[in-house]
Amino acid sequence: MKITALAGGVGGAKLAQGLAEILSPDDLTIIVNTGDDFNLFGLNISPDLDTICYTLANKANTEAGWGIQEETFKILENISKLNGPTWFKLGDKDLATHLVRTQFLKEGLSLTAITKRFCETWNVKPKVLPMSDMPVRTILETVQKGIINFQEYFVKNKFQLTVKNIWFQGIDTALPSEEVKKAIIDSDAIIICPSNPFVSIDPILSLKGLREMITQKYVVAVSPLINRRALKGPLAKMFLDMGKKPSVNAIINHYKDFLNCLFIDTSDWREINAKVDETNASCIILKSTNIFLPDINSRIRLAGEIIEFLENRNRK
Ligand code: FO1
Repeated sequence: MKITALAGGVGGAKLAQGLAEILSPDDLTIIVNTGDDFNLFGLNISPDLDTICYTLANKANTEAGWGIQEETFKILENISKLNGPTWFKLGDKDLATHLVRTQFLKEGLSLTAITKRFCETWNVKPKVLPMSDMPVRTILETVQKGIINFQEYFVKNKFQLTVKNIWFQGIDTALPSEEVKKAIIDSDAIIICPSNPFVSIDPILSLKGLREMITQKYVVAVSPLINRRALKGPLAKMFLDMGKKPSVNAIINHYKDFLNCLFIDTSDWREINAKVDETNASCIILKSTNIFLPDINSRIRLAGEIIEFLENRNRK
């Protein structure tokens, strides 16, 4: 069964790892958000691509969820002595990724081609694709600091600012790459990983023609909430900033124009029994399971449950 997964950073990487463990490499493509990308020290930094690749290469710093394990920060220490910016913690090994990516981009390679080279070096077998080879940047308008980029919101201000608006700079001209379009067309099903719908999945879905392509496929999503809270990251706060309650119903609402099945956590099952708006949920299959993914076994288990659901559906 050919699967194309849409993923952002840390949360998406966990399910992507489980899928990579149970599917053969030729049957898994991961389309990754590039809206978090930004420039620092003149370097092109792609945090979600790196998080997905480091995780699939089993070289990720599993406590932080980003960066490389057994990392050192000698260069950052010297940046600090020079009073340079240290709010975005760039490790010595991680810096090599940004330096080489920046150099290859300057030499005219696409982000897709560069990611393919990195995956070959890191022995990452599934196909990892940036959503586009054209720049898209998630920008947020905040009450306290006005318009800032995603990393200034997420890291520099620890997502404590109040979000008034989110948009994706460059989305009007950015196109999904040919590789992304082919992966979706060739897939038997699409899996939306438990990433932040607003800032990790929406940039992908907002690419010209992408949503229409997804709608032609059977789409399964995994809720990014557990017991109505986001495990880490800004999702629950973003909901509240936008006057919405973080809930399964809100997730269903967000994806309802193409979603076929939503895996939710058992802790959220009571909400479904109680007050999910039937019109929303009526045509969406809801599956209740443990979607907490702290380790490789839980990730393999959930990935297995999703693939088994999809295979049983095909048998009917
Ligand atoms: N996140 C942080 O909260 N603090 C950091 O200092 C930080 C550094 C960093 C360096 C490289 C990288 O690829 C990711 C990094 N992240 C850091 C995570 C990053 O901001 C997020 O993973 C994504 O942008 C959101 O998914």
